[in-house]
Amino acid sequence: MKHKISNKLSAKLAHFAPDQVEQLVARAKAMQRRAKTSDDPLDAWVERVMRKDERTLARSDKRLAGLIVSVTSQTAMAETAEGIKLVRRLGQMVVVGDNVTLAVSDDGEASVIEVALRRTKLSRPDVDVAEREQVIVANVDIVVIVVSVVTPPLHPRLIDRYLVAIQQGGAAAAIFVNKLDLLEDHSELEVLDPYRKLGIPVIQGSAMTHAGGDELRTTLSGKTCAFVGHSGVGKSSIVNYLKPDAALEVGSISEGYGRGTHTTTASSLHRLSDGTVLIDTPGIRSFGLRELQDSQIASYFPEFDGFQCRFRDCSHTHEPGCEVQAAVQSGALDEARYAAYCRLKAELA
Ligand SMILES: Nc1nc2c(ncn2[C@@H]2O[C@H](COP(=O)(O)OP(=O)(O)OP(=O)(O)O)[C@@H](O)[C@H]2O)c(=O)[nH]1
Ligand SMILES: [Mg+2]
Ligand SMILES: [Zn+2]
Repeated sequence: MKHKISNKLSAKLAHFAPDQVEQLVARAKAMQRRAKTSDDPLDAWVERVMRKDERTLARSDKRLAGLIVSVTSQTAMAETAEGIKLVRRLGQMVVVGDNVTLAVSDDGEASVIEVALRRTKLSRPDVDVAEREQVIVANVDIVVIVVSVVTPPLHPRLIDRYLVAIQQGGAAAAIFVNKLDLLEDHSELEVLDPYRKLGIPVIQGSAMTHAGGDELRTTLSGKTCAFVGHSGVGKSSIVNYLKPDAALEVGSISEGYGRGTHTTTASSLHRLSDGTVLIDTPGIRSFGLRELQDSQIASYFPEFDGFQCRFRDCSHTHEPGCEVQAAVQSGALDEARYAAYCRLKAELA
């Protein structure tokens, strides 16, 4: 009995999410065990499982539109005209916010057969296979980058990375600075001025005292919004504040390090009565960037637009006659944002 699928079959399954391949293989192994008699290679059993799925779909003639509202490694939930349904994903990779078509069999089992083109998305490289895209959320209007002060301390450099990915994915950005109740000296918040200058809404508040709540509500009103950021900054607390019956689990902060404890493990979608949609996401450790070309990095720093450097293809790092560097020197451009630009350049070099 073989326990692994061949490289050839793996390649064929390349468009499946890694956990879905695992699921497929687990089902194939179970089927193989039940059959007892056979010592066919595992490949054949996996193909059998896939053919079975296809037959199930062909038999189920009912189609239903759905919106994915939560995803765990094994299952997904979709909101449909017939209520919330547990759905099988088959070969489809789905994330919260995806608009899907479901095939519903006679016994009521729903399977995703099509994922609509995503209007916007937020992606990063897959943690295991960097070339593979991990979409975090789909079809959001605004990604709210949540940062906190004190515990965990403010990390403005994560904001720069998110802003690149948000621009790549086509959504708008906003920043929510949480836990303001813990901050005595507000001068450290000056590091957020460059983002305000870019026209990004920067809202300061507290999920605990509800400070900044009205401003946040106004900014998000009627839109589909995803909350992203490090663990422990208070993403779930903010969603709970805006929609108390979301009743999301809220974590603790580890004592020594002031870091979050990765409480939220799956994204989830919540509706407010005014049409606003809130998506809570799990906290991240770091945020990688994908499909970033050296020559494009400057285009994700809109404040560099309009400077006329001596060389048209100026990289703004060492060239003579570089107006961007001159503007950093004179204080017209923010030094920390420029340093973030140089770091991204260096990462690709
Ligand atoms: N003092 C203070 N504590 C807060 C505030 N908002 C959240 N917290 C606390 O911060 C901790 C983490 O909050 P969560 O909402 O679980 O954070 P999260 O960003 O969802 O974390 P993950 O799910 O791990 O990514 C909890 O102990 C909250 O009570 C706030 O505005 N002020
Ligand atoms: Mg959370
Ligand atoms: Zn330049």
